[in-house]
This record gives sequence, C-alpha cells and structure tokens, in this order.
Amino acid sequence: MLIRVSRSLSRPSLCVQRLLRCSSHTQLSQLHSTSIRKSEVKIKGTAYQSDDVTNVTPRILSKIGKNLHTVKHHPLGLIKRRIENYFYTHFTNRVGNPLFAIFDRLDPVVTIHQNFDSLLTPEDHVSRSPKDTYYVNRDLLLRAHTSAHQEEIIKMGCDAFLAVGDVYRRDQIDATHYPVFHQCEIVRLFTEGEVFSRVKDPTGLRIFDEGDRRSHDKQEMHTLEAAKLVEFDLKKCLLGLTLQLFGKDVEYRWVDAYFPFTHPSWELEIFHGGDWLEVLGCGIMEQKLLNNAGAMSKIGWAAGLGLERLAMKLYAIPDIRLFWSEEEAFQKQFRVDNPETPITFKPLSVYAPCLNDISFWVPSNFSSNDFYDLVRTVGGDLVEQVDLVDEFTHPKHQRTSHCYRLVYRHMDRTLTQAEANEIHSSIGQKAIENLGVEIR
Ligand code: FA5
Ligand code: MG
Repeated sequence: MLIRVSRSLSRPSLCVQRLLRCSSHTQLSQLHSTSIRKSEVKIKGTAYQSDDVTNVTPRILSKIGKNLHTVKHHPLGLIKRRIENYFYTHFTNRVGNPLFAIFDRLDPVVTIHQNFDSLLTPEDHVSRSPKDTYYVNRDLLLRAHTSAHQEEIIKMGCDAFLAVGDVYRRDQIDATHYPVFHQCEIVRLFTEGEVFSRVKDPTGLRIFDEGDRRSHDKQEMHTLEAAKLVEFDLKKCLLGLTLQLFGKDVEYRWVDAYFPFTHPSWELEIFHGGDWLEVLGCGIMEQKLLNNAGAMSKIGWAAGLGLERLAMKLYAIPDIRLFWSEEEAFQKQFRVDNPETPITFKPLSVYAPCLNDISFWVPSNFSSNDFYDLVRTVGGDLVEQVDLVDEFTHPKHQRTSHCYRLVYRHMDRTLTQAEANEIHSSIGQKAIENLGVEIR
C-alpha cells in the first residue's frame, strides 16, 4: 500500500512552501471552477449565500449529515464507541461520573474564526487556502478538523471532552486519504493542583514561569516540570487508548510534529500494512488559545485522531472508500452489538484495476488539489488513486507539464477498460474546460 504524508494541518510540506508566500487575501480570491456557481448553497435545509470563494462540490455536500460516526453498526460508529468506553472506564470524577463530556453532533459548517483564528493559524498558512479547504463562502467553511471546536467548548467551562465529527479537506487521492473523513478531538485541562497532585511535596511547584524562553520541550510561560507532567499524562492517555484498541503488541512510535495550536507537538504512528501510518496529532495547548478561551489559570493537552485510520488497522479495511459502501456484503460484517467484538474484514473481492495516464500543460495558478477534486467529482469512488508521476518545466517556453497516473477500480465488480476510458476522457474534457489545462 502506498502511504504518503498528508498535507495535514501540521508541518508545511516542501511543495507548499511556495503557497505559504501568498497572502490569504490572494488565496481567497482564487476562483475554483469545480465549484457550485449558483447563488446559494443548501446544507441540511439551510441556504447559505455563495460567492467567489465558494468551492464546495455537490459530491461533498451529499456527504454532510451522513454522520457515519453515529451509525451503530458502522465501523466508524463501532470505533467511536470503543473510544468512548475507554474514556468512560478509565477516567471518572470524584463521584464516579465520566470525566470527559462527549460532543458528536456539532455542525460541520464553521466560521473562519473557529477553524483557523481561534487556533492561532497564521494568516498565510496553507490550510486557509481554498486550494486545501472547502469554503461555503467567504465567512464559512466545512471544518477541516475537529480542533475547530476547542475554543467554544472550553468557553462553556468544559475541562475534559471529546468532540467527534466529519471533517472535509481537498487532499490527495489514495487508499488512506479521502476528502471527507472523521476525527475525534480530545482535550484535557488541568489546574495547578491537578498537575502536581501526584507529587509528594508540591510546595513551590508552579505551572507558570514568567520571563523564561520557549524551547523544544515547553512554551515560554510554562515551567519545565509542568510541561513534562502534562506531556506524560497526554502520552499515557493516548498510548493507553492505542493499546486498548490494538492490543499490547502493536508497533508504535512518537514523532515530533508542528501545529500552530500546540507546543510541543507530536504525531503517533502505528505500523500497518508494511509501513508507518499516522493516526493522530497532539500536543500541549498553546497558552494563548487557553487564555483567549477564558481558561488562563489552566494548562492542557489536545489531540486529534483520524477514525478511518484507526478502523482500517483495527478491522483490516484495505481502502478508505469502503467506509461509504452501501453494499450489504460490507455492512453486514459490522453488525455486532458489542463494539469490543473482534472483527476482521473479509474483502468483498478484489477486482482488477485499470490504469490510465493523463499529461497536460498547466496554467500558472494551477493546484493539484483542483485536479484531484475534479477527478472525484467526475469519477466518484471508481477512482482508487491519483499520483503525480511526472512534472517538468519546458526550458524554452517555461510552461509546466504534469502527468498523473489514475487507477480506476470498482469495489463490487470488474471495471472494463472501455468504461475506464470513458471516465478518463470526461476527466480530460472537464480539466480543459474548468481548469484551463492543455492536454499534451
Ligand atoms: C489535525 O487535524 C490536528 N487538528 C490534530 C491535532 C489536534 C493536533 C489537537 C494537535 C492538537 P492532521 O492534519 O495531522 O492534524 O490530522 C489528524 C489525523 O487525521 C491524522 O493523524 C490522520 O489520522 C487523519 N487524517 C488526516 N488527513 C486525512 C485524510 N485525508 N483522510 C483520512 N484521514 C486523515
Ligand atoms: Mg498529521
């Protein structure tokens, strides 16, 4: 299986360095030809005014409200219940009630403040670009991560919570990436007394230290001892969950990461299908975020888990598209009442793929994500993978050419080469019309 690092909300990849230089205003002004051009966008019965930034597609809109994470006998519903069970059984308050509150029906339509500003995302960060994010209009977007809800829930006075929901990203196409997936946010805040509650003599121990410097291990206003204890709690909790889900023999590793809203930050990877698969991002919450949310006396950690990634490993589901399958042969395999029941997915059968390449000259403002979105819009779930296999700039006329390899495969039957060719040529046609490319 080919697993690549997603563009993610974490570190900027090399290919996005160029984009980081664009101002967010320029990014927002870019028109997207795969978008809906009507004057309004309807989402779950509410009409939103569309504008020049709108780039949600009918295909994407059709996924909103499916709430696969709340479907009882769906693999995502089962994994969510397993995560909840872990938190219910391991974390209770003084009187034995669950410590973590659970939010799983939050609206995926969020403001720019929720998705980016509240999380201290820099104005020129690539994730704000309509190349990467689905905008309903200039003010509203489909959340790109469940972290979008951190501030509002902390403002409610919650110190420990899970927020589970569908998230939307314009991303690459392969077996582990899909433009709609599900995340579980986990947040835990501590008072000073709670951080040092296990220390024998906590006299003189503090969370905050004025006038210190930010280092690899901590933020400027935190003491090293507080940061280390919170890091310990975070890793213990998330590793405990991982071992509970996959058993104690699972191979895992912590990798240093970057997020605008946590420092220090890590990603947890597990070994899956012969390669390392990133399953979550996490870190100690930026104090500024907590201060803005009214929790200035507390320190906390946060994490975001990808439910599909966990479920793929847990149930041996080979392809992320299968989560959307309406086939009885798929659904019946997950019809168990106890979510702890071990299940190993039996592939419906593997039908032969069809491979087709397409090469074109790209216009100067071209983004591969525009092409990926167009491919999904035209080819739907028949497209298994798209790879940029060649890119070059002509030495004389300075035009850039991209060559993509598309893998077509039907999940339930053999796809004929003629059928694949037909989809492939519509993709080429639409790319000419909507993206201004010139086929070579
Ligand atoms: C985030 O989304 C951060 N909000 C996570 C976080 C939360 C960090 C709180 C710190 C504190 P990232 O973009 O890496 O980070 O995505 C988190 C997880 O979502 C990944 O580890 C992966 O499991 C999953 N994921 C990301 N992109 C996709 C995709 N296209 N398809 C399926 N799963 C994905
Ligand atoms: Mg990541």
